[in-house]
Amino acid sequence: MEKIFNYIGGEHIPSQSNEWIDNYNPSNGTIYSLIPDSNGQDVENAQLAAQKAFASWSALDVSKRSKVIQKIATLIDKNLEELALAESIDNGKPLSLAKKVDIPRASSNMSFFATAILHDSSQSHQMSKEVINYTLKKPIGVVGCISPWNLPLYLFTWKIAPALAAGNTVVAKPSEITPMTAFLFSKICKEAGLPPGVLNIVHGYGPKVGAAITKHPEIKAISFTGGTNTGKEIAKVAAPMFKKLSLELGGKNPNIIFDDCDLDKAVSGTVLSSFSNQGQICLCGSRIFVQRKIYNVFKEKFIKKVNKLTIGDPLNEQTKIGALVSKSHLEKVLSYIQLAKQEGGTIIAGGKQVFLEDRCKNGYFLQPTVIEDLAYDCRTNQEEIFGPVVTIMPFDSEQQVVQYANSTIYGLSSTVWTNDLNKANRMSEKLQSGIVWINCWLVRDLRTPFGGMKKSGVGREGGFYALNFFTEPTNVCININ
Ligand code: TXE
Repeated sequence: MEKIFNYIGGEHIPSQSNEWIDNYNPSNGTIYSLIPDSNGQDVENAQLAAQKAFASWSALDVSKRSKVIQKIATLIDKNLEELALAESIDNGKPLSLAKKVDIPRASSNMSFFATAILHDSSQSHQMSKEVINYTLKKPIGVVGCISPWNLPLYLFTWKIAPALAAGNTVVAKPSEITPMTAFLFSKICKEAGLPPGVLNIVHGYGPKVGAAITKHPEIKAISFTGGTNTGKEIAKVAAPMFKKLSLELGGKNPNIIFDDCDLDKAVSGTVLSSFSNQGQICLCGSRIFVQRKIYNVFKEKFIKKVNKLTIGDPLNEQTKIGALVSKSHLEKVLSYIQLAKQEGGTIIAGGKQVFLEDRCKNGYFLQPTVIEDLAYDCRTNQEEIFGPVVTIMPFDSEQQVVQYANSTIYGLSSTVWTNDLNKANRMSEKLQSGIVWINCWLVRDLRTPFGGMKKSGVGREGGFYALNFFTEPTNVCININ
């Protein structure tokens, strides 16, 4: 049975307890590897290693830090096939998706911040002939990065890259549900010549390892992506310790289709935004609002495409819908389909668990599901389901759909399909979300601010927002006469 190891001080080692956690392959329900069941002692050792490495790493010339981070990106590219296969096996997502999205994006995260740090600038403010100010941007020190299971290496590197580029050293924890690519990534970092202790990866359960990272007094900032409830737990601990906190949490994103849109593009785009990665992306559009005049024609075209999506072995090229990430998550999503029926919903596509044969016997598969006839404010339309389940309903006016869209506790992303530019700008202004896509979805420029409002999170990742999060600015005021 393959064993995954912690990466501490540049060494691959088991947990102090030498205890192990079973790691499941969601496409067939088998245990295929073991994960270190780490605890606070492992986090302490990781933090000490990070502390030891900080002085030299933060003092390293920016161009030298940039080169090492770029080398990691190059090695990710070189190992794309192995990483994509590992991601697909660990998460259940189609291999084609891991190859096209997850792993290339992990490489882009590293190369983007390897270059961004070379173009980052600070400020100077001249008050008079005698007095000038300038801003120093210092790395914070040892920082914590905690990431989820839906886009494992993609979101793991999205935090680690800016943290390292800004000169910090890192204690990182991937999800215990999808740890494999983080383990392979640690080998790549070692091969790239990342100095020992600059990055430390501690595997294990959230309430044990994640909580130990959050509460460690020498870990000065926490960057977290995951569930809103977990984000709340982390904030409760980190806030009174005055730690810097970046929280990227859940979403219940509206997908708004006006009658003046390009219908076929809106239909195709909505299939993607509803069911990519089995709907396990915080940016998925899980509430579809269609202007009444085109409701029936849109619904007919949409359902036709949904029913054609191939559900199957994630390793097959044709598969569009792979396995959900775990048995418990499948059960959670199924429970929401039951809830929708109790709330008066009509299942107009999917709704059932899929039982495959051969290699994928006992896997966690679910049909892409579309539900209508629900009230905009029922639980099914208010709570994050995080699976291949969307609701669809008609609306009449802009004012009405804005009220529907903004009715949840979340505010992460919105998608709007319209060919009326003024309407697009009006909607962007009124929608309570950190990201608005107009006539597209999941088009990502890494320089842009990324994050949500309300209970979708605090702060923004991406570009200089991320580099600023991982630095402490000091204003120096000099009297030069
Ligand atoms: O997140 P968790 P999960 C949402 C989605 C999903 C729910 C739970 O609704 O169903 O979150 O997903 C670690 N202190 N999103 O289970 O539990 C944990 O080990 C510190 C949206 O992945 O929040 C893992 O490494 N850390 C999200 C990470 O936190 C703790 C993407 C995320 O775990 C901890 C994924 C604790 N007390 C899920 N408890 C998005 N916005 O993209 C757990 N962890």
